[in-house]
Amino acid sequence: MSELKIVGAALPNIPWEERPAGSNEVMWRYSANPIIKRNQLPDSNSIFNSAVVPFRGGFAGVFRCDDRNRRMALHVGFSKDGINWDIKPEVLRFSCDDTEIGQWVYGYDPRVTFIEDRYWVSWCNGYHGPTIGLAWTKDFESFHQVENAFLPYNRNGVLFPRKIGGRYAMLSRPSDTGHTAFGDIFYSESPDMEFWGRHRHVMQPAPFEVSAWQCMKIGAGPIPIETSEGWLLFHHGVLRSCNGYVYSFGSALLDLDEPWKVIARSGPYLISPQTPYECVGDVPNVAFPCAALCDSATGRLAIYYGCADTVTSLAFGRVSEIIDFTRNTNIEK
Ligand code: BMA
Repeated sequence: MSELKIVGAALPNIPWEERPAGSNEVMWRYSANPIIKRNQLPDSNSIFNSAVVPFRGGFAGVFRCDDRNRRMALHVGFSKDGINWDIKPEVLRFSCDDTEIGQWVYGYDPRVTFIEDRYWVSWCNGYHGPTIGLAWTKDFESFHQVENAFLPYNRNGVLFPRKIGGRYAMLSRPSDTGHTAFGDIFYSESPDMEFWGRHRHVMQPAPFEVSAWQCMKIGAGPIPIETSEGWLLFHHGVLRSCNGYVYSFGSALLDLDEPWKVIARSGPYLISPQTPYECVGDVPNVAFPCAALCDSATGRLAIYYGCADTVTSLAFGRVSEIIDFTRNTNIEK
C-alpha cells in the first residue's frame, strides 16, 4: 500500500497526549477528562456534543449548552490550546434574511467546518421538529443563517470540508420526532448551500448479531477527514439495552468521489461509555462525538465528544491506525 496522505493543514498545536504505556486501545482518553464541566457557565446545566476548529493560531468552537431551564442553546467559545475553553455566557444568535427561518426555537449538536473562505455551522435546528440548520461565519462574532437544509425530521447534519463533484456535500440522518428505533445515514448534494438533492443512502444500523453497539440507529459525527484511502468518518451508534440506550462511536471509510459508497466500517466500537463521566450524568451511557482535530503532518487526531449529555471530553488516536482498524474489522461486505 502506498504511503497514507492526509489532506488538510498541519496542526502542530493539536491537543495531544501519547497512548498510555501498556495500552493497546486504538483510541485512548485524555487523562484530565472531562475538559469542559457542566457548570462552566453561570447558567449552564450541561455543556456537551460540541464542535471546534482551528482558528487564528488557536481554536474556536460552537458549544451545546443546555441552561438551567433545560433549554438547548448554542454558545461560541475560544481557546489557545484546545483544552481550556473560554465559552461566552451569552447565547449565539444568527442573523437571517428570512424571519420565518431565523426565528430561534432550539438548537443542539453543532458541527463546524471551514469551506473555501468561511466557517459553516450545521446543527439540529427546531423548526416544527428537528431539522438541519445552516449558518456561516468568518470571525465567530457574526453568524449568518441560511435556509434549513432539509424538511423535519432530520438530525446529525455533517458537511464535508470541500465540494465533491462540484457540489457541497452533507451527511444527515432522517428521523422522526422522538428516539425511535431507526435511523440510516444519507448523503445529499447542493450547488449553493440552499437547495439539497441527489440523495444517496450511505449506511444503516448493523445487524444485532454482527455489531450490536450500532444496531438501533447511527449518525455521522465529526466532519469527515480526507485521506488518500478515502474519507475517514466517525459515527455514533446506539444499542437498546434492557436499561436504556447506549451511545458509542466507531469509524468508517467512504469513497472519495462517491462518499455514499462505504469501503469499510468498524465492527468494534472505538469508544463506548465506560468511565464514570460517560456512564453517569443527565443521560447515562453516552459517548457522542461532534468534532475532530487532525494534524496532517503527523496523523495525530483529537476527538471531542459529549459524555452522558453532561460534559465534554477528548480522545486521541492516529489516523493510520484507525484506518487499519476500520479495514481489519470491516463489517460491510
Ligand atoms: C440523541 C441526541 C443527542 C444526545 C443523545 C443521547 O438523539 O439528542 O443530543 O446526546 O440523543 O441523549
